[in-house]
Amino acid sequence: MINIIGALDEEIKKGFVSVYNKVQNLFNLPDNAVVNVTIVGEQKIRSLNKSTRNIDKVTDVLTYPYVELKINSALNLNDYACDIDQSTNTLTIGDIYICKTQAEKQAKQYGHSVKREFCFLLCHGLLHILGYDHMNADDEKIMAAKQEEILSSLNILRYPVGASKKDEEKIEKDKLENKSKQFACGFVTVVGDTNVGKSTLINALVGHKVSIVSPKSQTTRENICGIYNDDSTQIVFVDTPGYHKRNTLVDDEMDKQIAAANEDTEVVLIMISAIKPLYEQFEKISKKVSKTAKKLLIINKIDQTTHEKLAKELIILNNIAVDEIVPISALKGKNVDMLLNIIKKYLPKYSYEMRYYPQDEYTNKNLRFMAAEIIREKALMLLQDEIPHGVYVAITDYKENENIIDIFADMYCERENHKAIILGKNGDMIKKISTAARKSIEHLVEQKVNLQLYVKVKPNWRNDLKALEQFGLKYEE
Ligand SMILES: Nc1nc2c(ncn2[C@@H]2O[C@H](COP(=O)(O)OP(=O)(O)OP(=O)(O)O)[C@@H](O)[C@H]2O)c(=O)[nH]1
Ligand SMILES: [Mg+2]
Repeated sequence: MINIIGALDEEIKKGFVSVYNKVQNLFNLPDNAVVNVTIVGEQKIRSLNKSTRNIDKVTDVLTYPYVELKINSALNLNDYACDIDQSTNTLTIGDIYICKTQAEKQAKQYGHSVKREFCFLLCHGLLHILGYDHMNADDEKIMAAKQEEILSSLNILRYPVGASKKDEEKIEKDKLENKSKQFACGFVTVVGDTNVGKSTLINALVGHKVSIVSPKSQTTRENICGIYNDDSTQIVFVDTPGYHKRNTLVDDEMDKQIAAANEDTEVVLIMISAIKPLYEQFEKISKKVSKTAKKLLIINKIDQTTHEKLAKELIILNNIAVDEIVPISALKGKNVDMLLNIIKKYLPKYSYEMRYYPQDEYTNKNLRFMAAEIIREKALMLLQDEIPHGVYVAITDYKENENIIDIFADMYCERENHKAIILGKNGDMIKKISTAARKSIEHLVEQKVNLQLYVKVKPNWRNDLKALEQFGLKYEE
């Protein structure tokens, strides 16, 4: 049985029932098997995608199978006896979420009916539940053929019913012409060792400060999106924590963040520093980046080297497997515009305006998060040695009043003696951090800010799973 949740056109609902019935017959699904299909908006599918797959991106369909089937293996109810709902005698075999606006956009893009697109997405989800996959090209072919077989047997075609060969050709031609009206949109992940300038570059590309920067290592702790928009482009840049030696549990969580950012990205910028041996840096990082994405090697900090030195090193990079090599200085803005144009070349193109985020948003993080990061940035700048790496800032209250914003924050450190250093003699240090942070936050929110900072100790929190969960720094794999 199919259980449709959410508003949907009657015609499409009928299509859903016919697709389900066809699949039920083909795969001998028992009558008491149930699939829930929920129609959702972009926000919901994005948050589901983020919470279940750690991918902060709108998508068309998400499928969650509750049975473990392989292609051509039949569903045996006895295997799931405990999961059968006794009151209704039904077994839910999967949940499918379809994003309405994404389906409508895709129908437009492919030039077929909205019904065809919805039914295609349902069919795709159902096949996933039944064990089909598209992890490699062979499996993908098998799945695509099955989808086409099911949909065409129901007359839910790529072309309008009754279209002649000529009509079909015209539709294909229109599609091609549409393609020439190109809107570039996609995800671009920046990876590299800690301190190479990833966050500096993203701030420069986006034109806003979305990610904090410091001369100390391990500044960025979690993935942060910086969004670039113009009339024909949206680029979602993903800033990731830099690679460094793993010492604590929080480092492991940062590793998971880097892996997640590599999963579903169109382009990866592998960033290395011009002032360190280039090949060694590249070799280390390139092993860890997405296999499928386009790869650009970005050599940053060229303001700190000479042409001659760089040229020598570049020869060694002669045969590496990247699509382009771009030397830049993120700090001085050298070649940053050129890089932007190069990135645009490698993004997927759409015949319509395609944006994952509204045009006026430049980050996926809220002001509370940004305020906490700014406080941490000032701590990184003003405190010495290892202490700032063990700092976590939690905003406990953020109140927007008419003329002023009240922000209360706890700054956690790992030891009593660290607390004494953060407070400083007569509270001098915490005053310095607080004043610098307040000014920076005021600049961001364009309003007066009252910032109250409290220093607390949470012993060894970077190795404490509970603390990581409490701080929102624990991620699913
Ligand atoms: N000279 C020079 N310094 C730069 C350049 N880009 C970044 N920096 C400096 O390098 C330091 C590190 O920059 P970040 O942007 O925080 O580096 P990151 O790669 O994001 O570091 P993590 O977040 O720790 O991984 C800062 O002091 C920047 O000012 C550059 O092009 N030239
Ligand atoms: Mg950073």
